[in-house]
Amino acid sequence: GGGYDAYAIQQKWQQRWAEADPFRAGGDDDTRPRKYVLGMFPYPSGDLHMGHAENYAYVDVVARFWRHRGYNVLNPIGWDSFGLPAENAAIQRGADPREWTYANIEQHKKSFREYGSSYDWSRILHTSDPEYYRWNQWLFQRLYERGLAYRKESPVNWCPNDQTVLANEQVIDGHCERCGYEVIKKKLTQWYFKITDYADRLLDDLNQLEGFWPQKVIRMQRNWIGRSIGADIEFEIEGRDERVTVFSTRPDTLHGATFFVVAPDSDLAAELAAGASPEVRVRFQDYLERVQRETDIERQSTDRPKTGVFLDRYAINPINGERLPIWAADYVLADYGHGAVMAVPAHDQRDLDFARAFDLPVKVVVDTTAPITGAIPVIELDDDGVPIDPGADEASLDDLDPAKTGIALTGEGRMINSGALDGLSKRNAIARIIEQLEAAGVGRAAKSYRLRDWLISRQRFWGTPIPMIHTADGRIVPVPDDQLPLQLPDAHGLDLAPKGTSPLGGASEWMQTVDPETGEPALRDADTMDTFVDSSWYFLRFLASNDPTQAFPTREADRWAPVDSYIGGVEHAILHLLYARFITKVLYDMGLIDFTEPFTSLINQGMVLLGGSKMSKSKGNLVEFASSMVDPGADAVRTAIAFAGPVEDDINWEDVSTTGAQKFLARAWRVAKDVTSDPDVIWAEGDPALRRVTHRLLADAPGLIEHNKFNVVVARLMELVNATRKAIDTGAGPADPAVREAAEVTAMILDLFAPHTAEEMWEILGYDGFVGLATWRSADPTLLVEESVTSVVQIDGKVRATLQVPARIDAAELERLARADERVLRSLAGREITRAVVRPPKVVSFSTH
Ligand code: ANZ
Repeated sequence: GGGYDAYAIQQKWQQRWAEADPFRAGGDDDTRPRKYVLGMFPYPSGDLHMGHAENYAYVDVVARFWRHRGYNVLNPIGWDSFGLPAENAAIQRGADPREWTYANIEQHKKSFREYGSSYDWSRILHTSDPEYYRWNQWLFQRLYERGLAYRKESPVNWCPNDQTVLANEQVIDGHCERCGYEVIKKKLTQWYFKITDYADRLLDDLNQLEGFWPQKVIRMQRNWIGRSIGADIEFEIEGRDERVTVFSTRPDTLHGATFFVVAPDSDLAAELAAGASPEVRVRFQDYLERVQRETDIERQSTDRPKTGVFLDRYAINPINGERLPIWAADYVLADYGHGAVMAVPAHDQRDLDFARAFDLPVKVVVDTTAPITGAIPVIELDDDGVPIDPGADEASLDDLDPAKTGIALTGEGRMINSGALDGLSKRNAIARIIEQLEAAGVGRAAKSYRLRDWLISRQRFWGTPIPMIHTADGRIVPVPDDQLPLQLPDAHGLDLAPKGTSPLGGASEWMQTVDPETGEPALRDADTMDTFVDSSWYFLRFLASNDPTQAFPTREADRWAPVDSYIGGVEHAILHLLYARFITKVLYDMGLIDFTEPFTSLINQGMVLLGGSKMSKSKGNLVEFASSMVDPGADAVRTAIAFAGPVEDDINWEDVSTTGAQKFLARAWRVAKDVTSDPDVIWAEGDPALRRVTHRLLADAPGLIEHNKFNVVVARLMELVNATRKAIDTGAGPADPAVREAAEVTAMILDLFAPHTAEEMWEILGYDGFVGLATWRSADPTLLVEESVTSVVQIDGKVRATLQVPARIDAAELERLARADERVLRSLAGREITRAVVRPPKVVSFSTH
């Protein structure tokens, strides 16, 4: 009697883990090497689903793996518990976001315990606890002291539905990331973190992550920061005292500038228009209103017809004194570079399209038909991979005239019509013109970034209050450190509904404070922080989450950080990771930590799909976590997910077989039940064939896990369980030492995927301690030597050759060896193989007709 009862086993071991707390990270006296394994912490919005199940299954594989490998592992869990989802849900239900949030957290905790995740439960944190967010406020003060937190009025992305400001990153194709509403621009005074000061370091340090982070994430970060190298060039404007600066990546083409363009929504455009005739002013105003309704995406699109308004003003080219008409046009963006460009239509496609639309002159200053000596020719391929004929040899510069062809000359060449620059290559011309501009005091080498400063203030309730005070005489001063945390007021009685001003402003008592310097009445800042502030440093708080005296102890950071393995969804590829990287560098500059990158290696798991789309609450296609914990149970869910495919691939939930996983786990468990030898048998005396399977897995699994090939390890465990079953039933028998050895190794490695079943097996096999803490056995090298077998090669039905090949050879490799064999080649005598049937490892059969 007594079948495999997954749920009973699950409950039994969860109880034991709860009592013994075996996965708590070792303290000061623990001399093992350390690993910090971290899963991106969840939002407590609603219950967990299979997307979470996937993420936290992988986290546990990695954490448990390093424990078996003899490491002192830190694997904590917490909740990213501030933010809009909680607030919106609370508004809909007329509840307090606090009650809603903490009720969800309780549900999550229960689910994680039911999942058997091996967390250090002593380090739990919730970012909405005052004990946590006081350190957000502390961090804000430190940034403020360093000039990295500042206020400015600027056009911000505004979601009219959520009535809140959105960071650029939260605007997806012109729409609100959260609710899908179209985002508009609005001018507001807001708090910013000066992440742009760190742009170069954020970009350059990506090099050290190469090979440890997914290539795709590194590329996305690079593009997001978007560094361009070029020059700032100052232009006089007729009728204006101050010069205007433009950024250009092609200062070499300065002699080819024929007009000047300003962003219609820039202060400069408004000022220039104000100084023009009433007619121009009206036309400009109409145009501006139209532009303000456009998204940045539309403005940057290349296939829309170019639009603009001539402002009847002129800029002066600093290099040759030419008068350049000034236009306002939407293809120039107000918040990139300096919001103004020198237009060089011959060599910039956008400028050329504009010049052709408004009949402006085009002046070629780079002869792209002139060869650059020493330059390596770049061969461009078309969509079919066919080299595009550059045609430069035959074409004369006249044929290529952009004014006629409509195609800007963006390639390499030699400078012409450019005075002292004539004859130079692009690189040399750029260096030379920068020297000239510097000498004349009208320009310098410069870089420009796509990255913007991080807008951190939100007009919402459920977040960290910004710890600043607005004095009656208009100063803005920090809340002194010893008055932190500045706690949120009670939500009851406050109107949380979005209306464009912070709900905290309605907490009249809370808003009243005193100027810490003068004692005069003053007001608090009513805004709260973006929740990305909370998640930018939480990995450090886990190092001593209960420490009331500091954000984190430097000594603990030295011991544990940075995170060795960070695991989470690719949806955080840009924002969260960028902000965490930024804050890490700030903390490094403050001397609080000795590393500059927070996450040494990163795993992005694929998504769990149901019916072809991402499993999510909003799509209503959730497979709920809680219900699956009873049937098929945690172990089957985890094993099925790990087996479903490579970590980074998406998983179709329809294709995931929890029944298959359950059957496999029952088989493994039964193997342990059938073992009849004692734990003190001598391994070496067991069946060598079974021992080879066991030891090959012991040898291969570490590399496979470190390369995130979890599915392969599950497949290999299945192979081992089958081999053991065969040995028990038809081979060496249940008393053979190799059978016990195989069962023990199965339990130890199965612990990564199905920890409850693994613990149960371990107990059945006669052990007292937890298998989760068992050390990895080392593989016996003498058992790793590959067996070899004889393979026959037939040609048209006749055996022509035999080969000695490894027993585990695959079809492709066997066919390759057969085709290359000398005897085979001789028998073929030049005849072509028309068909090959390969059955590894024993037979290859070629036909020649
Ligand atoms: C003259 C020029 C000549 C340019 C030429 C390019 C080619 P990236 O690479 O994206 O950094 N630019 C500068 N500020 C702009 C703004 N606010 N809105 C739209 N365009 C702007 O692009 C830098 C180039 O984009 C700059 O170099 C400028 O045009 C334009 F043959 O200056 B260039």
